Amino acid sequence: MTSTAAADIGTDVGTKNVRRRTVAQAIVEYLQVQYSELDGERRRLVAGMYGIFGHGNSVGLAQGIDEYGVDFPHYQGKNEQSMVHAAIGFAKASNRAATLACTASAGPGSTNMISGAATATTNRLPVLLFPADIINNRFGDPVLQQIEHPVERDVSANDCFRPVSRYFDRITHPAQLLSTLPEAMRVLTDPVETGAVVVCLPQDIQGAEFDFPESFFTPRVWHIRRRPAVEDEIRDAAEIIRNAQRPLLIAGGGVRYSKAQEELARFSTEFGIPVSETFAGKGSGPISELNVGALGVTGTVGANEIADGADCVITVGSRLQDFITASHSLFQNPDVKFVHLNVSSFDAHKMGSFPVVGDARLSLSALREWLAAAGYGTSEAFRSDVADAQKATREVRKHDLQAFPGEKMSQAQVIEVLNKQATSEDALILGSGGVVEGIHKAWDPSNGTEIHFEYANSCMGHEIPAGLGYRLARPDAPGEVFVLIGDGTYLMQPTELVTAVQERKKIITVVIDNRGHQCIWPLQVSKGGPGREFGTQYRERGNTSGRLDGAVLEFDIAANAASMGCAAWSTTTIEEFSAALTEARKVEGPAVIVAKVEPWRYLSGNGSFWDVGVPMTSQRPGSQEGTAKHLEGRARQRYYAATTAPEAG
Ligand SMILES: Cc1ncc(C[n+]2csc(CCOP(=O)(O)OP(=O)(O)O)c2C)c(N)n1
Ligand SMILES: [Mg+2]
Repeated sequence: MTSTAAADIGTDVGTKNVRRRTVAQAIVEYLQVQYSELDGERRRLVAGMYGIFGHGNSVGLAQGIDEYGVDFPHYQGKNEQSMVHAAIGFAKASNRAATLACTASAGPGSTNMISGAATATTNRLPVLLFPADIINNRFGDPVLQQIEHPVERDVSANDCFRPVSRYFDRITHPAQLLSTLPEAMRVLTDPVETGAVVVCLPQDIQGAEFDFPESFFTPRVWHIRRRPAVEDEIRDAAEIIRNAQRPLLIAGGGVRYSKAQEELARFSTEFGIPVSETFAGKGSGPISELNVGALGVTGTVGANEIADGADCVITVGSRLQDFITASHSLFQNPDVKFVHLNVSSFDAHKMGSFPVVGDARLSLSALREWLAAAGYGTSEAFRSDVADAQKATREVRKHDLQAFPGEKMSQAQVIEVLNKQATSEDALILGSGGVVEGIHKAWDPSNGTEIHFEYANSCMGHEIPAGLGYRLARPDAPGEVFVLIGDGTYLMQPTELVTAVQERKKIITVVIDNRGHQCIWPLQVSKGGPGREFGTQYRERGNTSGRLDGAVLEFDIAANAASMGCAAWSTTTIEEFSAALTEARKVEGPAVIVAKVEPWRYLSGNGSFWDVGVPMTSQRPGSQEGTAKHLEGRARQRYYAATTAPEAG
């Protein structure tokens, strides 16, 4: 038995006032007295713990939660990756001021959480993960599920978490909790550093006892800071913008996390600057004619047209991923300058931007004062170009939403019905598949529905557990939590629906059923891939061809969802879908509505480029043509020289 008293570490912890606890018990007690404070609002930072128990944690953390988790609910995950997605959903619903912890058993239980950790880290969302680890004392090695690295003795499977985490530690002595847990809380609550916080817990260490100082368990409040940018950067950024004739704002997720929506709207209106939106920023721009909507590969034609000629791009809180910048080909004005307002210096410097490092709301407000004092505003001519661009967007939207003769209902029509029925009290959660384009490009955010995109890691399977996590964070919110996914995503990870039933938490999942990975084949066909669809349709293996080109697979998603305890509808027409939506609002528990749509009907493209790894040689003419066309697009990619501060005087 591992028994460790304070004296063992040779330090005087400064007090005789101690609590003898196991590591697991101490973690549970510590987490229950940690609070966050954002704009004066205080709440529990880690509200509970998701877990799946195996030999690695069933007598460790499970015992700790059971004995000391007074106000610390345990949610029973059905897959470890999903637990992390639920924690992400919880964090999103809490504007990053609260999250859930997750405990997993050793080996596969823990490594199952890696994709979840990557999703949290790419999206800059706080999650606290406790993967169980191999036995520290090594007496019985190799233990069940141990990798056994032959020459790096301290490595375990959990080291795979390192590149996808913002904080990583392995506890090998109970006293390490005294520094590790406060550091973990600091990272969770720091808007710059936040992401997956991973604290590996060897099995025997979870049960190891220690005399923890009483003061370790004193309630603590972690202030989520609004860091103002330095005055010099605001002044110089204002000077750069002041000289712009055709500026464009990009609203990223940082607008939402900083609660800067109103300040952004004021900034846009006061100076006549159009606003475009990223995925995480969808719905955070102003409800006005100056909001040109989605930007980039899945953007509106209007937004991309304005971007093409923009002479000053003002980004607010975005990581500027390639879908948004069309792989650095979107901004073609040779004189384009970039200003980037971001709390993270790393992001603020991207694409040679002039950095304004600080909280988005504070920076926008300070910049507005400088620009107002300078009497800045865009010209009538530019605003009329923006109005024309909006008209072009509307025309494409009208075309895309029509009923196409002889076809089933389209995904776009389904989304429009949902759009019309959704209210400002509802939330919509999505992250992968063709619905990403459908919502980014065609969803009208003026109904005020909160939209939560996960399109940084675009992890299929994120959506249902994230919807549940969102609901766990806001159990009494009056609106519905809608989850929008494809059939491929449903097949990958539907099982957190069982947890939703178990917890009596309602989410309404809309599944676009088009029998395959229909957003993938256009890439294959157009970009030099196999030159035809390959492996993206749900079809039986053909008898003679030996390929997956036989009969379309029969599986019943609504029946599957019903078997897990959900109310479920299968719909094939817009009328049926609309009626099912109305019914789903009335039921108490989780609901699933399947919309069987025309498989190959998508929205109109916008001609923008997106880089992928095309084959540079092939004997097939189709592939050669696709690659040649793709390389023309690569010629549009640009290097953007650094935007520097204007010379003084
Ligand atoms: C975990 C994971 N695996 C693979 C991918 C790559 N991928 C992106 S979309 C997609 C197909 C999605 O299919 P479905 O959910 O049916 O949506 P559809 O394309 O039919 O709209 C795939 C395989 C991914 N994003 N995430
Ligand atoms: Mg599909």
